[in-house]
Amino acid sequence: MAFKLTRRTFLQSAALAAMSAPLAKIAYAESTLAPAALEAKGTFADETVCGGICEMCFWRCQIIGKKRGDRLVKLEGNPKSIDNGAAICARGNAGIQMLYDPDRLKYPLKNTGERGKPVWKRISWDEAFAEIGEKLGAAIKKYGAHGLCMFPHGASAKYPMQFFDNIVGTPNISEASFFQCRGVRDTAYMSSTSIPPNESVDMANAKVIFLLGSHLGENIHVSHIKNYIQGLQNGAKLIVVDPRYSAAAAKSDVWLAIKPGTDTAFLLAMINYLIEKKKYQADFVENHTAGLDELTVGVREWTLARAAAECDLPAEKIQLVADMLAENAPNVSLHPGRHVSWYGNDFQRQRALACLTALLGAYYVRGGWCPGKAPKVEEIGWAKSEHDEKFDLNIKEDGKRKYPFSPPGTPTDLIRDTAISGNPYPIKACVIWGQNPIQTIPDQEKTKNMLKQMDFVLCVDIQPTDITMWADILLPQASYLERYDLIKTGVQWNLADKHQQYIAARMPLSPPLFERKDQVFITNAIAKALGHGDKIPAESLEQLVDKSLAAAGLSLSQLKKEDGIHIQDGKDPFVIPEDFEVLLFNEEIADAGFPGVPTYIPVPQPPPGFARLVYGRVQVHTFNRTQNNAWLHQEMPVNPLWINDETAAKLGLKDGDTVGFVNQDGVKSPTTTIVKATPGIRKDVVYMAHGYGSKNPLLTVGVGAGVDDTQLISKASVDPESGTHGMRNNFVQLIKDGKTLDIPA
Ligand SMILES: Nc1nc2c(c(=O)[nH]1)N[C@H]1C(S)=C(S)[C@@H](COP(=O)(O)OP(=O)(O)OC[C@H]3O[C@@H](n4cnc5c(=O)[nH]c(N)nc54)[C@H](O)[C@@H]3O)O[C@H]1N2
Ligand SMILES: Nc1nc2c(c(=O)[nH]1)N[C@H]1C(S)=C(S)[C@@H](COP(=O)(O)OP(=O)(O)OC[C@H]3O[C@@H](n4cnc5c(=O)[nH]c(N)nc54)[C@H](O)[C@@H]3O)O[C@H]1N2
Ligand code: SF4
Ligand SMILES: [Mo]
Repeated sequence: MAFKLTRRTFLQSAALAAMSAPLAKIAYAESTLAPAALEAKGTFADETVCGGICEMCFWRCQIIGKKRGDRLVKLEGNPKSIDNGAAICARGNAGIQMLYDPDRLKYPLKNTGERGKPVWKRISWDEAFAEIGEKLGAAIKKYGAHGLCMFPHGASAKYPMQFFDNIVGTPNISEASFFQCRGVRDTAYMSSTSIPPNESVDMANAKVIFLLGSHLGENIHVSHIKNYIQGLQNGAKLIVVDPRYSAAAAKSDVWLAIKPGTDTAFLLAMINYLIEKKKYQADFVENHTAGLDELTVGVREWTLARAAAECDLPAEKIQLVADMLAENAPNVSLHPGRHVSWYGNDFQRQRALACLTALLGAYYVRGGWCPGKAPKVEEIGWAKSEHDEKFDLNIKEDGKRKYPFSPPGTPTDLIRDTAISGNPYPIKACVIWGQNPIQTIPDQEKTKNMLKQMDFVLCVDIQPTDITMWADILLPQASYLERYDLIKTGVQWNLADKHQQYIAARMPLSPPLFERKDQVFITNAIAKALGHGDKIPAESLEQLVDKSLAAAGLSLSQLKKEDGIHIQDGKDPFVIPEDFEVLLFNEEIADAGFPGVPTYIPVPQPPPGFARLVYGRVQVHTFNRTQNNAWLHQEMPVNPLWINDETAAKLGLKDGDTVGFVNQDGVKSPTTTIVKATPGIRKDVVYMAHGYGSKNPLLTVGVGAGVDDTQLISKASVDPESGTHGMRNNFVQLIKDGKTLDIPA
């Protein structure tokens, strides 16, 4: 079992099994490999095409494709990449299967049935645009631009989002990456350091890596995982705080099985301890922080003993971790996390993490947090236009007033509540582009009620999913392998001694199949149908990318000559800007009526008979979007329920048993999964991978496989500072053979 894995065997296997090339061999290609030199090896392929950028997840590794005749037969990392190198993950490999998946959308479709229970009719692109022009146009005419809302996500949604924001002028746009993912991390760090943190932790050079949640090894982003593994190989000590024995916990030196939702108390106790014992980095604190006095007073109550009781951890272990960090400071990587919308008390936790990092002096140092600078390429897009309408009512502005530390866009719940209540204005048309709000946003019933009251719903996707069942018009987009796309820039600063930057732009590795079209084609036609044809910034996606590259002195043809990636020298990132300051106390936060020093806010506890439901990633899937991928499905067909083995025994459950769920609001899972009984999870919590349990019957592989965690997350805990959605205050009971099982306390 995973518990017995040593670090050595892990490094050779485990997470790496998911990667397609040995990680130790990181390619730092110096010379350019001319396309001809990227010649196919072996006999199965007769051509190699470069310039691909993966989007099986959002990390966007640079890839090449091997072709046999017209058919793409294999994807690999672009050996020229200074980011992922020749490696891609299992999901990246399975892009081929996505490309040729027979279930994918092929033609524009019109729903002649009900929303939620669609009956599809194939229509032409002209018919589709005529209908979109009419219906979106009517909604805008009747209700104004704020009668329309949008749920976008990912690279393909950027251009249309800019159109609906800058040209149409709707204030109701909510991106999943902000309100359900990392938005609260960004705004909490912005309010602490003035810089959004990304995940720029120099784990490769760290003496200690500290992960709060962040389940690296299940959460897979290739270059980030390389960075992490390099750190472990270099001997970094690993501290993992997670109520579950995650892939990372299995490699850790110290695992703290914390009581869910109490992380802030744990962080405050370490802060208090470091201040009391004067174990912080005095120089850094003196020169680069403000508000130590307020912080000292604010955290005073958090003794090790008090945190130990709150977090259900031994006090000695909290002290041990604080000492490990202090002794190795400043070369310690405190990972700022990525999916951090956990409990609705997340802004304060992320602030606590940013402040602890400051006490350890771990900014802009080797092994610490260090924002390597990527080259700036200004992308051409829709210029902001003056709108005729002056919004007296604008929920985006309301959102900023209500949630002053909100990420960009409009809080999801404000859009849903406004649409359902019609207050302060009706929202009657909805555009969904590259997001699956049914499985992404907590409280599915609310999302459905929002959609039911719309006059018109447009959905642009690459495949049928749970959200596409709610569309009136459903458009098939060319996937990332079938289209050009926005520019990807990045830096590599920590795996080699040189600091380099890169600029890449996605180029298609296959022509678009069937009638699929890219986002520029689709958006431009919608713009024309709505009378905005004169403002179109580029006639094609290829032209848009070329124009944008020109601003950086590059072009697509030049990039092709450089095998898809332009590499240039970067700056030494380990230089702390003189004016860099971390606000341990933030007056602006206090003035807005919130705690100005990081503060712990307790979360609701499971009612008797229930356990808390938490969720995370698996190596072989990206949310719901890969569930229909036959190769990946085969690797992990359902999402097993992690339950403590002693609890399972009391319930008479054993490994492999089939169970369903009912949550605190009486929501039942329509599908089931299997039990994984393990000592590697606390008794007050159960766990499953997110994204399973698709309900769209057009997904012949993924439909009904496993359980949809989001359906059981009927309660969103809105973070008071940021308006982002915490999802982990939901509680479940198990159902076995029709009987509901009370989970013992
Ligand atoms: N394979 C794969 N990799 C991915 C993705 C994918 O879909 N598939 N998605 C990518 C994206 S967009 C994101 S945002 C990231 C998300 O990945 P992360 O940022 O790593 O997500 P987390 O929610 O931090 O991690 C989930 C872990 O948190 C633990 N946890 C639950 N409650 C608590 C708690 O109260 N305290 C603590 N300390 N831990 C807790 C869970 O047990 C689980 O192990 O993954 C990225 N990588
Ligand atoms: N319960 C629960 N909810 C969560 C999370 C969780 O762990 N648990 N994770 C949260 C996080 S961290 C994130 S980042 C979000 C992710 O939320 P989403 O981005 O909504 O995640 P996906 O399920 O990948 O849905 C994306 C949709 O885009 C489609 N798509 C894929 N490629 C393309 C393309 O090229 N063009 C177009 N037009 N469509 C495309 C897919 O088919 C799918 O329908 O979910 C959040 N919500
Ligand atoms: S991490 Fe995997 S799925 Fe994500 S972009 Fe890279 S290869 Fe693709
Ligand atoms: Mo995310």
